[in-house]
Amino acid sequence: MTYRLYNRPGSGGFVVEAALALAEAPFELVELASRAGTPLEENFREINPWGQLPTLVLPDGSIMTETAAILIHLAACFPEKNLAPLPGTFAHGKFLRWMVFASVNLYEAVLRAGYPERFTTDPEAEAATTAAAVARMGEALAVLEQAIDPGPFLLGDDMSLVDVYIAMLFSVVPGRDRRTAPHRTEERRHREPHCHAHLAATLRRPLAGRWKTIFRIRIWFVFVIPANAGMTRRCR
Ligand SMILES: N[C@@H](CCC(=O)N[C@@H](CS)C(=O)NCC(=O)O)C(=O)O
Repeated sequence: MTYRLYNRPGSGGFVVEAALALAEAPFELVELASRAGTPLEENFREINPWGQLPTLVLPDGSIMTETAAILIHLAACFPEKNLAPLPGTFAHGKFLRWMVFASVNLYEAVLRAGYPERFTTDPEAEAATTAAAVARMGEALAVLEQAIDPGPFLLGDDMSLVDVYIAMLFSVVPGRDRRTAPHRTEERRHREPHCHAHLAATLRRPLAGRWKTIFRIRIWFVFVIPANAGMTRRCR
C-alpha cells in the first residue's frame, strides 16, 4: 500500500508532494481535473467533507487533511529521514510552534484573501476583507522574519518540514503589488530579507530526491504563470 495524495495544479498542496518525496515514501498523485480558482467537484467532499486540498490517503486507507498535521505525521513516520526534531525535545516544541503558527495565521489569511466571500456577508466588504487579510499576512511574516534570524532555517542549521512549509507559504503570500511574483520582488527582498534568504536556503539544501524539482516547478507553475497572465495569485 502506498500513500495517495489528492491535489490540483495551482494548489499549495505541492508541499505535501515535496515532503513525500523527501521521505522517499511511495505515493500516487491524483491531480484533480479542476483549475485553481474554480470550485472542486462536489463529489470530492466524499473524500474530504471540508472540500480542500491537499488530502492524503494513508496506506491503511484513512484520510488526512490539514497540511501542518500531514507534515507533522510524515516526519514522525520517517524518523530516519530527519524531517523534524524528535518528539519531546525542546526543538520539537519549536517545530510544532511554527507549524501551527504558519497554519492558523498565514495559510488561513491566504484563504481569507482568496475567498473573501466566505468571510463577509456583505459583497461590498469583500475587497476590504482581502486587504485586511493581506495586511495580516504581512504581520505574520514580520514575526517569522524575526524567528528566522539568524537562520538559515527556523530551527537553526537543520532544515525540517516546517521550513518547506514556510517556504511554500512565503511563495504564495502576495506582495503589495499583487500582479508580480512575490518571491521575485525587490520590495519583498528588502522587507523580509530573512524570509527571502530562508526560501533560497531551503531550495539550496543539497538533498537527494525529486522534492526540489517538485518545489521549483510548482512555484513556477503556481505563481509565475498567473503573474505573467496578469491574474491575481491565490492559493486555491
Ligand atoms: N487548512 C487547510 C487549507 C488548505 C487550503 O486552503 N487549500 C486550498 C488550496 S491551497 C483549497 O483547497 N482551496 C479550495 C477551497 O477552499 O475551496 C490546510 O492547512 O491544508
